[in-house]
Amino acid sequence: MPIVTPGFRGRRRGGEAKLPPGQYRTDDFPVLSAGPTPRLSTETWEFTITTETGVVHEWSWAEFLALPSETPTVDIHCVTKWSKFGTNWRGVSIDTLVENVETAADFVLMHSYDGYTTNLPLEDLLDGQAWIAYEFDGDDLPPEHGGPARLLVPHLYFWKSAKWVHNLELTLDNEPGFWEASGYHDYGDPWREQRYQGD
Ligand SMILES: Nc1nc2c(c(=O)[nH]1)N[C@H]1C(S)=C(S)[C@@H](COP(=O)(O)O)O[C@H]1N2
Ligand SMILES: [Mo]
Repeated sequence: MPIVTPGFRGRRRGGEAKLPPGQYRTDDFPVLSAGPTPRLSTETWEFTITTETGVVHEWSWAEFLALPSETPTVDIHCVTKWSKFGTNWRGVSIDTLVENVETAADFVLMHSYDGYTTNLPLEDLLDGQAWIAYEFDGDDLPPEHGGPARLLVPHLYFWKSAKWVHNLELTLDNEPGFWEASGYHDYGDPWREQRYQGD
């Protein structure tokens, strides 16, 4: 008999999409931002990865677009309880971006152009689990949804999917991001309903 933990009851991997506990399904794509939408020019846009030893890896928009991309179709789950099934993206996997990055870090603090931050374990961004996405449904990612490019890490609540990404900071210690510092769960697994600290 396989052991099934309560939080994972009913989860179907690779099969038909299912709602995590406490979520409802919507076909809308709500916009949730802590502040105004920054208008970013791809002329000056850059994405950087900084390591714990201070090494900086940098991509211009042209360099970023030249990287191999993938087209994940994923379900997304917002802590405000909407879930959206089968969303279509194009992006560069974090695996590709860290290919030549040497690090001993276990954590990441994502920094966005609007000042937003969110923290994640590095391992949650690897092995095909996360992308820097720049297209949605075959079109450029709209500014309100994080364009030019956003993090997409669909297995965690959507606040972890930072919009308008600028810098991926590799850190030895786990440093809380914007929502994590004000009461949201540090990890945010929708299947274990980790909405707030203590969940
Ligand atoms: N830079 C930035 N990223 C952000 C946010 C934000 O305010 N700023 N809001 C987060 C929250 S709380 C959610 S639910 C999702 C919403 O993404 P959407 O507006 O594309 O639906 O973006 C996340 N990423
Ligand atoms: Mo959110």
